[in-house]
This record gives sequence, C-alpha cells and structure tokens, in this order.
Amino acid sequence: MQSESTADLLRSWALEVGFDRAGIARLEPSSQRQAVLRWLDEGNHAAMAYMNRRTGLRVDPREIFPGARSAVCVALQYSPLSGERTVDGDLWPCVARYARGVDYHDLMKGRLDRLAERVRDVFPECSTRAYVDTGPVLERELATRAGLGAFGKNTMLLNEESGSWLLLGELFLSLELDPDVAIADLCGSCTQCLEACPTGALPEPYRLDANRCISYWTIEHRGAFPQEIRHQMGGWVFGCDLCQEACPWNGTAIEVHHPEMHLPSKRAELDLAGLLRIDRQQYIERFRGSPMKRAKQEGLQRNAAVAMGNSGNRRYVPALLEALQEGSELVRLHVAWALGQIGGDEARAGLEARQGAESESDVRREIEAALSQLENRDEHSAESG
Ligand code: B12
Ligand code: SF4
Ligand code: SF4
Repeated sequence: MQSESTADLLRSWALEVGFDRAGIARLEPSSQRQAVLRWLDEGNHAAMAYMNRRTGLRVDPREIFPGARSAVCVALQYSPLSGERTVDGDLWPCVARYARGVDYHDLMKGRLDRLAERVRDVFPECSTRAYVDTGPVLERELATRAGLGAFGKNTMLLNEESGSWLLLGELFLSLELDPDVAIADLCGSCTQCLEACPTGALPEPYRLDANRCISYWTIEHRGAFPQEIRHQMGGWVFGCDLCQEACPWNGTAIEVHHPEMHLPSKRAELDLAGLLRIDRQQYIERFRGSPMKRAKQEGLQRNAAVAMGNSGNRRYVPALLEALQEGSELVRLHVAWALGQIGGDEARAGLEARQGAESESDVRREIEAALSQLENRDEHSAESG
C-alpha cells in the first residue's frame, strides 16, 4: 500500500492541472449493481444501445485494465462562472449551461493526460487510463466514493460548494491508494427536482427515465421526434437544466473561474432563427470545439424548429418558411409541424404554397397535418367566437 501522502500528492497535482476537486476511489464492484441492471432491464436507457454494452465492466471497474486498483476522480465546475456575461437572446438560455463553451471532454481529457504524465514520471511502473464521460464507467458512483459529492434524487452528483454544476472524469491507476470518505446524503426530505421536471422523467428518486428526458431527446436522439414528444421539449434546444436549477444547493454554488466554459463571441451572436438558417460552412466555423456538435447540424436545426413551434411566436414564421424550402428533409418535417403550431395567415399560405412542391412523402404528410390542424383551430375559434 502506498503511503497516505501519495494520495495527497495525486490530489494536489489534479488541482494544479486545472480541476476544481479531486479525490481517490478504490476500485470495487458497484454497490448499485442491482439498480443499474434493473435500470437497463426496464429500458430506462431508451435507444442508447451503448449503455447496454460492456455492462460487466460498468458494474466492476476493476476490469478496466489488468492490475487497475484505484482512480483519481476529478470534477470541473461550470456554473456560475466568474466574469461571465449573462446569456441573453432566445437561443443560449435554452442551451444547457455545460454546453455553451468549449467541449469539456477535450478540456478535461487534456488535463487528465497531463496528470497521467506526471504520475508516470514519478511512478514509472504505474499503468494509467483516463476517461471523461465516454468510458463504460459509472462516473457518479466512483465520484461519490472519492468524496466528490453525494447522489441527488435527480441522479446528479452534488456537493455543498458547487451544487451539481460539475463535470466528471477519472484517471485509473494500478497504484494501491488510500481512498477518500464518501459524503452523506444531501437531499433529506427535499423533492424539488422531481417536481420541477416537466416531463415526468424522474418518476421516483434516483431513477431517470431517458424515454421522457428532454436532455436525451435533444442531444442523443437521431431522426424525427415522435409527435407526443415535440410539445414536451418546450423551448430547449440542447440539453435541459431544469432539475438542476430547482435544486437548492445550486442556488448557493460558489463562483469559479474557467474562461473556456464561457459562451464564445463567435457563437453568442447566433439566435434561434440564425441557427435554423445556418449553412454548412458557418456551422463548421461556429461550432468548432463545441459539445453541441454531438447533435449534429441537422439535429440542432430540428431542435430549433421545435422550440420555435412551441413558442407560438409569429416572428419566427419567415425563418421557418425559408427552412421549409431549403432545409434537409428532417428539418422540413419539423418546420412544417412548427408552422402548424404557430398558425396565422402567413404560415398557412406558406404551407399551402409548399404542399404541391414538396417531394418527400413524410414531409408532405406533415404539411397536410399542419394545415388540417390550422383548419380545425379556425373552425373551433369561429364556433367559440
Ligand atoms: C447516459 C448518460 C445520460 C443520459 C441518461 C442520464 C442518467 N441519469 O442515467 C441522458 C442523455 C438523459 C443524460 C442527461 C444528462 N447528463 Co449525462 N451522462 C450519461 C452517462 C454517459 C452515463 C450515465 C449512466 O451510467 N446512467 C445509468 C444509471 C443507472 O446510472 P446513474 O444515473 O449514475 O445512477 C446511479 C444512481 O442513480 C445510483 N442509485 C440508484 N439507486 C439509488 C438509490 C439511492 C438511495 C442512492 C443514494 C443512489 C442510487 O446508482 C446508480 C449507479 O451508480 C454519464 C457519464 C458516465 N459514464 O457515467 C453522463 C453524465 C451522468 N451526464 C452528465 C450531465 C452533465 C448530464 C446533464 C446535466 C446534461 C444536460 N444539462 O442536459 C443531463 C442530466 C440529466 C439527469 N438528471 O441525470 C454528467 C453528470 C455530472 C454530475 N454532476 O452528476 C456525467 C457524469 C458526464 C460527465 N462526465 O460529467 N446523461
Ligand atoms: S434533464 Fe430536464 S427532462 Fe431530464 S430529468 Fe432533468 S428536468 Fe427532467
Ligand atoms: S432538488 Fe432536493 S432532492 Fe433534488 S437533488 Fe437537490 S436537494 Fe436533492
């Protein structure tokens, strides 16, 4: 067993390379094994097939590589950021806070690689492996064991200083180290996050049903949104922060200084209509290095169209009508739906004009559905008027 000071040294190096918190976890089988298997069995992972792969490894991190013994778990806080100007406009408040700046995967992986180099300089016999988000790892459980925070009922890892505004990563090591002590429950009898979720995606404490989660649909889902999901999206364009914003621990989080996580000016000027109209070249330039690229250009435009539709605001009609002609098939489909939600003479005339010219049958059906919805709405208002 290494002395306790080795653990101290590793924690201090992790802070030096730019993390806000670091702790040590001993690698042990998951204490939540049954909960994880049930979560998968019940289909709470929706279409994220990767969650159902390498389950053995996920619930037993000792298998990460032969000889793996410990992990240095690290956390980067991303809100509130000191020196950040408030995000305004109709787009950026509808993008999850973690996703407004640089891609944390790249940022944190770079820092973990620097930490790994330092470890190997001093312990040349030590094997290492770094993960940020993408590995078959229960990152929040490891982080609780490393003392970085406790599980919240919204399934987020949170602590008294940062709330849950934390992103997680870990460096697995073949060194045997003294682990940190886990933090006790911070939720007590509170249930504010469960009540704040607008879609019922937190049906009980500590269980998220991705099939109902806005974050899942706006980030992970490819292709068209099922009809019943579109209204549930509200105004969100990428991710969702509602179950975190409701948490009392997040209202009192300390400020941190991470300029990389600020919204850069090259994206700040984009609004919803600008995102819907963005061409390939502009998309590449503006979203270089952004985590929002996970949804791809088409996915972001689909989300923007649905957010416009849910706003019911007629000022979006001109941008939507342009996209009804020029967008991809997926985008046109959601644009037609959005125009049906917003209504008005301009929207109706545009839908009618496009009906005959539209070559894709799915989009044509959506245009027809939007027009008949507008007709029903008019009849209804004529009757009630
Ligand atoms: C798949 C995934 C998603 C999915 C599913 C989310 C989920 N809750 O499982 C979707 C796309 C919906 C998603 C959304 C978000 N995600 Co995500 N996601 C992941 C990913 C890749 C895997 C999570 C996982 O393993 N889920 C399976 C379930 C079973 O695991 P779990 O939620 O950790 O469940 C544990 C607890 O519930 C606990 N438990 C179960 N029962 C009980 C009972 C009691 C009493 C207790 C105490 C505990 C307990 O045990 C389980 C196993 O450890 C991780 C990265 C990683 N590799 O871990 C990031 C990760 C969880 N996501 C993250 C983030 C930031 C988000 C969003 C905030 C993004 C956004 N703003 O839109 C939202 C938050 C939604 C939410 N409330 O969870 C961060 C969370 C950081 C933190 N502070 O917790 C992670 C860790 C990525 C990272 N490296 O930072 N995500
Ligand atoms: S991220 Fe949004 S939709 Fe998902 S559980 Fe939290 S509040 Fe509900
Ligand atoms: S809102 Fe309440 S129940 Fe939910 S995570 Fe925060 S403290 Fe826990």
